[in-house]
Amino acid sequence: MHSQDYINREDKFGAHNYHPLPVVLERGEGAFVWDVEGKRYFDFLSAYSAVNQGHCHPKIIEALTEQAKKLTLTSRAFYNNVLGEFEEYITKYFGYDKVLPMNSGAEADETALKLCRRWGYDVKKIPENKAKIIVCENNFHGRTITIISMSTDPDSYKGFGPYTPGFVVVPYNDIDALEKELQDPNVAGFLVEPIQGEAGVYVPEDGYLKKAYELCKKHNVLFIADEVQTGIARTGKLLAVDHENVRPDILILGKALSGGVLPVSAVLADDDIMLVIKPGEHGSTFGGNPLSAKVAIAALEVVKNENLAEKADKLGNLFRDELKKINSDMIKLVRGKGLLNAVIIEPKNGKTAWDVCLALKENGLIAKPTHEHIIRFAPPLVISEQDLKQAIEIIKKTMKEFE
Ligand code: IF1
Repeated sequence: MHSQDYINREDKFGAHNYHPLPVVLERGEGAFVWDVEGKRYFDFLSAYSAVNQGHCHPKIIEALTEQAKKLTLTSRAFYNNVLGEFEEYITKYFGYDKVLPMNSGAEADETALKLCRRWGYDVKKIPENKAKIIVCENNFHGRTITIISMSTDPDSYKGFGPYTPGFVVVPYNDIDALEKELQDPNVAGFLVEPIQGEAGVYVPEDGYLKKAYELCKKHNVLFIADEVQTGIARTGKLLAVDHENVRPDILILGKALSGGVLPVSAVLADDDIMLVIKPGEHGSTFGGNPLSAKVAIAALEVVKNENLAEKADKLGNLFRDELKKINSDMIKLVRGKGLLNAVIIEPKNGKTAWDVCLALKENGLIAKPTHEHIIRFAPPLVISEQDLKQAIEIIKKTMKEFE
């Protein structure tokens, strides 16, 4: 079978909820993937920042295979010998009292919303069913009905109503707008991405997160950081909030928490927040399963042992410096932090970011546009400096083809 055969089969039997780049991947290792014709590509999406540790990292795969031979799932109806090890490891790793393990990022966001509302009622004494949570314009927190109820992107919410109430939207990176909404005593939390990934790697101005956190403290509102995409070393620090020394009241993790091996997400908080949820009030069949627990420990060990945050910081600066030197009237703006970067493409002669991504693919690098004119460039953090420079040359060569 050739690539087109695989594409045709998916088109026939799979839902059409994606429009993938026409490449059919078969193998991944480190910063590289290979298609079914054996062609190698630099992976510059990293499965939306889930493969920070590189494809099929040997240490994570070893943890997966060892545990898979013993015990994969008990459900939380019973204890097992691995979950506590993971809970102790991750809470000490990020400096919180407790963790609530889930699977997808959306499930972790939903968990954080439930924790925040319950804290609002039980601790802040907000009248029942009156709790509000402030979110930002152009947010992306997942695809569930409640999460899209917070969305300002019609592609996310249109045609899926009625929507969950209780959300207030403010412009991102706008402290005054946030402070105005925080006056409402029924506000329980502020949910924010430290860098808006889906919006096109929108980096807020320095000090925004710190000021937002301080305002939340002043108004007894929980500061909730969605680090599903920006966390786990992606932006050059362990967490993107670390750039401003902000410690979220509720921290949401996902994606690279497992190194892209299987779905693992988690919510971290201290006892005064986490313990508002009592036995039987929240859960998940696979949440915290022994297989995920071992994989997540290994994935976090790799981040520390291979200094991936420092690498992302250094290589990210190199990447942006080199991209800004490219003399192309299609490159309008280069922005990002660490190895979470994006290029805003100015369409030219009818050619768009999609055409650039198709040309990049032909030249051996795969990336995908978001919101039509923005190409996100996010390689695995294990990429070597030499390989990054080679990838930059591919981008330079490709942009020349559009001159
Ligand atoms: C898709 C986007 C990225 C996330 C943040 C929670 C979640 C995500 C900050 C939910 C997930 C994924 C979802 C995937 C594509 C990708 C994405 F383009 F959709 F928006 F990365 F930017 N918080 N993002 O970025 O985590 O439930 O998916 O595990 O839905 O197309 P999930």
